[in-house]
Amino acid sequence: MSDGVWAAPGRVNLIGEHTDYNDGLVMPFALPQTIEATASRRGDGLLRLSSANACGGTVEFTVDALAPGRGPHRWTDYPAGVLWALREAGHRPRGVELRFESTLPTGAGLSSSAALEVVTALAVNDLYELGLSRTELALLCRRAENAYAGAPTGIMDQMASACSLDGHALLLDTRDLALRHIPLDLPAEGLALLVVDTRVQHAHSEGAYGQRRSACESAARLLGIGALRDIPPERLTTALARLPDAELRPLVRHVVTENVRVERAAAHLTAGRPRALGPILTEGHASLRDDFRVSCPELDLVVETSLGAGALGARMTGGGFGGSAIVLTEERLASAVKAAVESAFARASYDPPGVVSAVPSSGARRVV
Ligand code: GAF
Repeated sequence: MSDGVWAAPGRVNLIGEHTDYNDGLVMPFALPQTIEATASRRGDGLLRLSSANACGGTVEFTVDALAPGRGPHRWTDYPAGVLWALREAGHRPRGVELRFESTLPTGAGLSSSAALEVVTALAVNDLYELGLSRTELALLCRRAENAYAGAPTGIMDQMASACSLDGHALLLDTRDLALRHIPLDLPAEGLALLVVDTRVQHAHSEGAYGQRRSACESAARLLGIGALRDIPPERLTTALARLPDAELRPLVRHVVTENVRVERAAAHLTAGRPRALGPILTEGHASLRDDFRVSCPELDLVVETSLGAGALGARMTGGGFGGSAIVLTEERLASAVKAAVESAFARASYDPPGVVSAVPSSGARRVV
């Protein structure tokens, strides 16, 4: 018998990319699309997982025997990793049965892995009355992602899935995990935010994301600071001049200028000027493309085409190397922007993109 149903959303990041593992600022919001888990306790020490979206039937683990680094990477690493991280943190959930059902595309840069972790963590937290806060759950989920699933990500996606609020963007300082919910009612403003899935698959357990992270960490070490967050924007030029390695300079410039973009975006949203986000998104894209070098031709095409069709701003969202872009546009132009992007993809002989409109939605919750 199932004891309940829980849901956790994916996210888009409005601004603040590749800043979270540099102790910086991010501003994502939760998507309406979620992963749901029908969950029940088991008394036999087993973790039993199945998914309506994956083939392979039911997969079974002994909770006490879970350990990282066993076998090839699979979707079950995320929920299994959460049970492992809970155990490592001293919690003793006995068995659990989880059946997942998702409306979130995987590999689209919309944090399906974080949603899978967070829905598992929340269900187990409730089923076993562990009493962990949302932030504590997000931290355990990041541990599962880093140590168990082997993807060296930051904390943004887990916090966005666990802590978002309907109708709000989430301004998060990843250094101390202080957060602020900033109202963002796109339809009331006559605005639409399109999420364009380029269909180019990305995977954070593969090399390029980890290389960017290591390069940022070595730049911080060379500068004698804890994290790139510690460079005040007015000291950027001096910091760049002190870096011996020319390859590192554009990466550092991206992180420092991106944190400033998050602050500017948050100030505009707080003052009720959501249209002012447009140029900040586009600047952010240029910085990710030219300085951080994590874009790809498909993402660049979405940005160029939507701006050409009259959008207010556009950028890649998430880790990059594929995945999705976001486009902020007047609602009345949304269909024309979508059509322009679709035709540009057809002309370039790319696979047709997935284009949906998204509004800031609720974070993880118990549904039934
Ligand atoms: C991915 C990671 F999971 C996040 O932690 C973050 O670093 C993002 O890429 C880039 O901003 O989504």
